[in-house]
Amino acid sequence: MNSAESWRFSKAIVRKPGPSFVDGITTSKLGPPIFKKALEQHEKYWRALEACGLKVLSLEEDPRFPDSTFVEDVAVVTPYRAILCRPGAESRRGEDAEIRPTLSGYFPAVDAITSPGMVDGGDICQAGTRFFIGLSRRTNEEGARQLTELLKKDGYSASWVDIRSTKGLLHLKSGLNFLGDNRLAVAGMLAGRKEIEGFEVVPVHPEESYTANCVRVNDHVLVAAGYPRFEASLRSLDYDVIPLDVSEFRKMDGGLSCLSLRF
Ligand code: CIR
Repeated sequence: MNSAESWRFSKAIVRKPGPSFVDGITTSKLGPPIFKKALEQHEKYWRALEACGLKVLSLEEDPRFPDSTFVEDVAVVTPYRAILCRPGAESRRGEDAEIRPTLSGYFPAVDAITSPGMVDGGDICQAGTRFFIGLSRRTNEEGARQLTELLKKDGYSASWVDIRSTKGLLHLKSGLNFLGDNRLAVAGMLAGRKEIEGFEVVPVHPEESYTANCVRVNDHVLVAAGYPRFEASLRSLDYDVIPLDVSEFRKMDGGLSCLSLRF
């Protein structure tokens, strides 16, 4: 990305899942993930990012942190700075420090959310020069306040979206994602929220809520495979859709966006 408005990406960071991936946090009732399949799906995922024109850095697995493949949660990145999050889940604290040296190599400044603030990157949805910040079980008001201040320094605005009593959403981006062109993919549980007024909404059918976690990458939109209604909506809007099977990540409450940092 080369300006606050532009959001063409040229790079991405991913982290390979390690065997401890199966010990990560989950609320899903879909059963334990099959590690070998997760590895295959992960490789297809980052190859798809490459196909979108990104140069991908694939970090080695980190056995200390089972959830560290969900690399999006540990930082918020803009062309101006990387902001290390202080993850909301105890078992994920330390993933942020681990990635700091990598981010220092890419970004002109590296800042950090400090205690008692907590932020998970999955709660942060950039829509042009505006950031939606989800208040959730992982992102608290103090974290949102610190993040808002840091983003403001670079000319961004922030809208907080409280999802603490919205059932079925781990993170804001589990239900809301920017598609570019002033459009948002929005799951039913967030439909009609006043914070998203002014955006064109591409609704996600209640039976397909999981696919709301899609990712616009340059001229393409990555979507979870197996959600025909949403895929058809995107195609009818002329998006070039790349469906990807992420079944094993879903079993650990993860989606497409959480598997990479894109910039
Ligand atoms: C966690 O609970 O932290 C992981 N098992 C899943 C994180 C998914 N991240 C995301 O949606 N941004």
